[in-house]
Amino acid sequence: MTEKIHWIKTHCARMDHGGCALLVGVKDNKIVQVKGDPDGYLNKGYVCPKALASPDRLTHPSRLRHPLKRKGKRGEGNWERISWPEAIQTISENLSKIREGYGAKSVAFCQGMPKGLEHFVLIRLANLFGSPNLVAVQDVCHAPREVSGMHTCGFYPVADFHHQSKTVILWGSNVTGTNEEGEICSLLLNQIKQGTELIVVDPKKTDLAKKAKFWLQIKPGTDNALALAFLNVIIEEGLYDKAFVENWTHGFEELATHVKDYTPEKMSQATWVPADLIRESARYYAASHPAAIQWGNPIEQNINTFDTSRALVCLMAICGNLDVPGGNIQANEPRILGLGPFVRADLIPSKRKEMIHAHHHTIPRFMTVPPAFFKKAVLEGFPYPVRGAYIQCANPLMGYTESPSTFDALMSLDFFAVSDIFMTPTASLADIVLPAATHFEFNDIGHYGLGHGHILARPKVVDPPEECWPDMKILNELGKNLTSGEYWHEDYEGFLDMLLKPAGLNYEQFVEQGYLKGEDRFKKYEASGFKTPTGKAELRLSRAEKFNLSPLPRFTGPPEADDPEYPLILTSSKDRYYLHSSYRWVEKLRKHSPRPVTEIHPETAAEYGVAEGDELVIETRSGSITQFAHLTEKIQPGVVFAAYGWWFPEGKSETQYEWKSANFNMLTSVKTLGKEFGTPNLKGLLCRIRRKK
Ligand SMILES: Nc1nc2c(c(=O)[nH]1)N[C@H]1C(S)=C(S)[C@@H](COP(=O)(O)OP(=O)(O)OC[C@H]3O[C@@H](n4cnc5c(=O)[nH]c(N)nc54)[C@H](O)[C@@H]3O)O[C@H]1N2
Ligand SMILES: Nc1nc2c(c(=O)[nH]1)N[C@H]1C(S)=C(S)[C@@H](COP(=O)(O)OP(=O)(O)OC[C@H]3O[C@@H](n4cnc5c(=O)[nH]c(N)nc54)[C@H](O)[C@@H]3O)O[C@H]1N2
Ligand code: SF4
Ligand SMILES: [Mo]
Repeated sequence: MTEKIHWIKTHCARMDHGGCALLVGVKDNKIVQVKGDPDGYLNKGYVCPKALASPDRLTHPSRLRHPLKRKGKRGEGNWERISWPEAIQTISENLSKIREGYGAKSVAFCQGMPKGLEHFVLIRLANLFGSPNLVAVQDVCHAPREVSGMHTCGFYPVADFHHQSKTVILWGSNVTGTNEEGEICSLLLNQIKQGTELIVVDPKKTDLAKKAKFWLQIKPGTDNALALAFLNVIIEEGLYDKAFVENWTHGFEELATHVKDYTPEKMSQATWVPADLIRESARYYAASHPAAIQWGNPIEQNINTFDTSRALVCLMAICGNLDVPGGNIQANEPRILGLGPFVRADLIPSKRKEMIHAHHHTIPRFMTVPPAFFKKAVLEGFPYPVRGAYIQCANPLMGYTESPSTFDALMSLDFFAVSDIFMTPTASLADIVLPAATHFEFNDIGHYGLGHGHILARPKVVDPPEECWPDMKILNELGKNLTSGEYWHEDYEGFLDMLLKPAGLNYEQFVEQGYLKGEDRFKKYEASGFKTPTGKAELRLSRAEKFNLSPLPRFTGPPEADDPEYPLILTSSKDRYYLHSSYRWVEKLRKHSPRPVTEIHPETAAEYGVAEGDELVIETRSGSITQFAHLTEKIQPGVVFAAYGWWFPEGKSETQYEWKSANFNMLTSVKTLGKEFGTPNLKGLLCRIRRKK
């Protein structure tokens, strides 16, 4: 007899950073429907198309279901099915061999976008193994905003969408498409209904740009010039919060002198935003109390990211928007286990000195190895050789900047293993491929360590198929083999209880509650100062010289100097139906977005003889790819918006599923990197286009 549908409450994950509360209908161990949960803390019933299609990931016939071992040459596409004990044993033996030969730091532990607790269990494994090298994409995703924030005001200032703001600036952030890291768009849309005004800084007329009071159609890659012009207007016109500046900032006079030169007129030439529009929107932000700045990836996918992030935090500070409700806050965490004890940071005290990027003199407190430096260590042995890797939840061949050198680096490793749910271009090069269980198939906790002040319950809904294991379980077993057994649990679920213990809850009780959030507490600096060396928000960094950082935010020109051979400006944004390079194999999503599309303005199209739907070749100094042209007036003439993350799961494993033909990262380069975070340019690149003959 078949069961009736029963509904389980959980939170969405792994289709982006996650966050929406879901009601999941289950029948006979199969998910039959997904709905937004009206009680959801972040979404109040909202749900997006990715989540509606997400159960299809679990049942796809080509999903990885067994551990695989490479047969024949790397990347040839020949696999032998092996057992879990053999897979764990083979990985352990190979990583141990490399540790014996070259030292523990010659093994890298690579994570893609953090998906849940697996990220922190991986860091724990790396730490216990003795390797300081946790490689992650944070150089282009969140580290600049988090770490620049910590240096400037002692915390990561997140936009508070839970309290009404008078104005929100969406600075290169498309929350209706990306719902970036828990900033679920429905929270903002509700605020807009209640009267919140928007200032949108975006080269594209997004849905939210249409709703904005001011839309600044910026030339891609020039955000730091615009941010400095905002500072210029607000300081020159005396619009800043005088009491806050006097009591709680360090270096205001120096900042004021420094930004005098960045007039709206001058910065207008750099940014293409009319000077009057810069003035009016800066005045409007300064006059709005409270106001929040929600910034997105374009701020940090640029060699100038440190200066841009600094300028934005200075803006929040001088306008009195730091740590006020509806401003940019230091979210107060619930009483749960801290990150340090979770990952056992105490067991690797020399990490800060020994991690690869420390030898490139990046900014203090930046703890993950930028992929560009990881590749250099593999290919050139600098600062020391890296010979092995364990890769989880990541597809570096698509996601890392400059794909050809990523290919070379992966091919030259002595050994690497990949855990994924599907065969990807990266996994197809591995020595061992592990079949991961994914969201809905195991108990997990969401939003831990993200700095948003809450954690979300993600209880299991169905059993994983065949031999799929949650990453946490794989890591727990590897941990027992590779490091001292006392640090690991009998069962990986021990990590859940360990994290929740300080809250006095076990996992079951937590699931009952659904989520845990810290108490709302604002203006914490009034009690104990800002957690910076001066105790103030440091407009001028007091330790800049010591760490070889620029004390004040600068504009040193666009990310690439003009080049008449490459007259167009290239950028990209995320596809609302996919997560990075993931899920092109989910048919329901592929129907919405079937092929890689490059957007250009009709005038640019006419200039280059390109028509709607034409195959379009896009070239930079680094490489060339082909996508399909779409003509739209949502972007300016002279700008090229190419799709990112494309490979073709319908292609062949032995050619890595056409990883080159449409892949945006064939166009990017690691030759020039921002000093502080090792960040490459992914936005505002110079390019040219032609119709494919
Ligand atoms: N040019 C360019 N490059 C970029 C960006 C850009 O905008 N432009 N964006 C950057 C950003 S912001 C980020 S965060 C990175 C993202 O980089 P990645 O995180 O590497 O992104 P994905 O391509 O989504 O790869 C994730 C992989 O995890 C797998 N996966 C899904 N669920 C699970 C699971 O439960 N367990 C395991 N083991 N695997 C799972 C998916 O199948 C997929 O292959 O890319 C960065 N790279
Ligand atoms: N659907 C979907 N959602 C996602 C992801 C995904 O891949 N797909 N990825 C997740 C991850 S890991 C992250 S980090 C977040 C990223 O979330 P967002 O930061 O919102 O991501 P993007 O789409 O890269 O960029 C946002 C906006 O920047 C604009 N833009 C492009 N170039 C520039 C520029 O030079 N300057 C300015 N000011 N704006 C520019 C784009 O038009 C776009 O509207 O999203 C998360 N959510
Ligand atoms: S916005 Fe993100 S968290 Fe919300 S339903 Fe969509 S994929 Fe899930
Ligand atoms: Mo990201």
